[in-house]
Amino acid sequence: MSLIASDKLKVVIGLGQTGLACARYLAAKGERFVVVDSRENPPGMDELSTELPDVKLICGPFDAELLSGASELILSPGVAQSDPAIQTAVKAGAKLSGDIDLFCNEISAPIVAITGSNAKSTVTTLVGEMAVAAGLNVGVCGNIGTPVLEMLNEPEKDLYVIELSSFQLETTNDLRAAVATVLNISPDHLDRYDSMQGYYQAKHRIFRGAKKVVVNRDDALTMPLMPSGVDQLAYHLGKPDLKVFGLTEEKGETWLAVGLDKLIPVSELKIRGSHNMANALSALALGQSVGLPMDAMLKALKNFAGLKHRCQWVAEKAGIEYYNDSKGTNVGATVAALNGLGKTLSADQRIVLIAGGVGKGAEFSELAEPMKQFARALIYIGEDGSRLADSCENVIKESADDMQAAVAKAQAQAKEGDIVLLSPACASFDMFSGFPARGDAFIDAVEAL
Ligand code: UMA
Ligand code: ADP
Repeated sequence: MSLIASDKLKVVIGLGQTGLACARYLAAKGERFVVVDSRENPPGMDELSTELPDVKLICGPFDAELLSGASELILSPGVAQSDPAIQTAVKAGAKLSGDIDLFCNEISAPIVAITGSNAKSTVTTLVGEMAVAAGLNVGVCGNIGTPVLEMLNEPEKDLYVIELSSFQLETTNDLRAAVATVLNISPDHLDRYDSMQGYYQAKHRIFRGAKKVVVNRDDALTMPLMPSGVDQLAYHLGKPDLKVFGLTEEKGETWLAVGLDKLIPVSELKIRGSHNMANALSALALGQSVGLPMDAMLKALKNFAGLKHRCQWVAEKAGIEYYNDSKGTNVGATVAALNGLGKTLSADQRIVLIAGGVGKGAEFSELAEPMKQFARALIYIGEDGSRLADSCENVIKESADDMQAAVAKAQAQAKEGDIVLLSPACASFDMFSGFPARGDAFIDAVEAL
């Protein structure tokens, strides 16, 4: 007689937000499981011991023997599969899974699945607002902040809009989204992946079982290798072909358009910059794929002012504009911010960039061109700041020890009409608790000037 898998032990690996949601879910189902975390004091510890006092928590380095005795390892996104104890357990027959697959098995409502190196949270939020404008009861969740399993605490929604990171996708086998998209791909998380190939492959798992896909024609890496028969909608920043979303010029005005239909003039939107037009077009294509009415989508788009810490306008002081793009945590995002804001400046106006932090194994060479084109000075901070500075030529370079000093030095370098931009191209953990704290420190320093 074979053992029934559900009688065997499951192990939840990681006790952050995801691990805690997984523990609550398994406990509600009456499953037998333990929780492990390599940290001595994982963030979910107090909640676990209060809510589920019978669940065993083991902290410290992962124990290969314990993991090898399990039928299933439910991995948190912050834990890499390459961990030796996890690898030993997989060889011993343990199945790897994650919270996304658990969630998908519980619901039947359609899923809009969104990944990409950048713009995930912006597009996820926008599609969510479009669905609300269409009168749907929508759950916006995933990497954006609410673990998907927490959605099960409420009655099933009409639609789920899920932001997925490459980390979450690594353990996602069976998403079966109503529509899935990879918004863009540029290098990120190269401290976790051996190569861009590994990162790309993780992202493309989002297309597994998808009924429709949305592709970005301006980025070949977003196009799935799919069997024919799966509906594809496309967008790009050029003139749209039939059924394609794009940009049309008429009487000196640029419009978002689909095929021959003009949808809304860009001047009526609150979000700015060509990268945000790509974001708007992708949201429209995703919304259309799940049947959202165009008038509701355009209403939501018109009202959407963008998210905090993403090219967020902070203040104008002495003729200098200050922008907070603290969520620019990889080179692709900072290149987009430099190009997007740089193109709005006249020839004598320049950008003073504040950048640096934890580079996550990235190369910074792609910053060189937009810096040459648009920047006056670089104020560099953090662990990889000087390595970042080495990639930028023909600009003034100064280092700063903290955000207040960086903003003061940026102000001193900037001339009237310039932009001071915080877009670090790096993670923040060497100096801050996260990108929101870094952005808030920038805003505080600007306000104190
Ligand atoms: N960690 C350990 N040991 C462990 C488990 C985790 O050291 O045993 C570390 C990880 O390496 C990581 C940190 O703890 O540095 C947090 O990891 P976690 O898996 O516990 O994270 P959660 O609290 O569950 O939050 C996760 C996502 N975090 C990560 O992927 C790192 C959150 O995305 C997401 O909002 C949440 O699930 C709900 O779905 C955050 C993120 O930074 C915003 N995402 C990355 C990004 O956007 O670039 C991928
Ligand atoms: P994510 O959730 O993928 O990190 P966000 O919407 O939070 O995406 O934006 C992250 C960063 O990417 C911000 O710095 C933002 O200005 C930048 N960004 C937004 N849209 C794009 C785009 N289409 N291409 C490149 N960078 C972008």
